Amino acid sequence: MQSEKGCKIGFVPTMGALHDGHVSLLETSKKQCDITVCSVFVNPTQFTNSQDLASYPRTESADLEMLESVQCDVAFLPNVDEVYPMDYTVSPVNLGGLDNVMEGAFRPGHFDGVVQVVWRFFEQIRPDKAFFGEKDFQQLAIIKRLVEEKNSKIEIVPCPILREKSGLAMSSRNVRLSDSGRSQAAFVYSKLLEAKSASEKQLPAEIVESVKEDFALRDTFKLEYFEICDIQFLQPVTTFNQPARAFIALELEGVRLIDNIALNY
Ligand code: PAJ
Repeated sequence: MQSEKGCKIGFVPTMGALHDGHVSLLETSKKQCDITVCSVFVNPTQFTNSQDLASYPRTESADLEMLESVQCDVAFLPNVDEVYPMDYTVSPVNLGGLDNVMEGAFRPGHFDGVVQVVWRFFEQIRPDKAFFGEKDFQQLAIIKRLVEEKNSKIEIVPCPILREKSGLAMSSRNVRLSDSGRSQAAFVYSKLLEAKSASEKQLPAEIVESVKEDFALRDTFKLEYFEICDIQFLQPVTTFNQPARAFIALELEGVRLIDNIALNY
């Protein structure tokens, strides 16, 4: 698809099981662009666990209804062969170590798959702008780096995290939680909020220790990481002299949840 002069194409890549978080990205694109394209594709190359790929929710007809109701102009639901033809190769991209920390450390190869599919879609759709949620803050940082490395003119637009009333960050995976799991999951955001207010008076290491202790006391949660990092290189910080965010990943009822929050900016 080629953008005509004055006609801006906005692109929202998703893996489907669409929820209001996705809709907020679509609405931002609709405000800023003339044509909005949404892809729905459960990308096998970014899953590091075959069970997670198999159990990823697939709700194609509900997704199409949702896209129609928000008047998304183009729904792109390719199959695996279309996205990855036999002769398709990708040249490696230097992600400057952004892919080695947090999600990258716990899911080795995950971001190679994300970069591969997002760049493939950028080539096919040729958007002027692409919209990514801060829910996946590390992914957003990596995609920004990708367009820089490729000297691409695509503008990457960050969009804020949408939450359920309880504070739980909306996610396609939330449907796999039981009712009790969903209410327990609200604890995650309450800890992020506590970390935010603690950042006014405590050092990052003290906050990290106390949050980790709180999770250790609750055996329903399997904490993978809780880190306070700068927002440029995503490296752990020792002071709050630069903008920092708290990042968390954990498992609850076998469902992997991630979240993050801006602390001091
Ligand atoms: P998916 O998890 O479906 O998310 C698609 C987009 O929606 C991402 O940019 C994500 O950050 C955003 N999003 C998800 N939940 C959100 C929330 N609660 N608030 C705001 N935005 C939210 O991320 C992916 O798919 C894939 O990795 C993809 C980029 C499509 C590549 O396969």
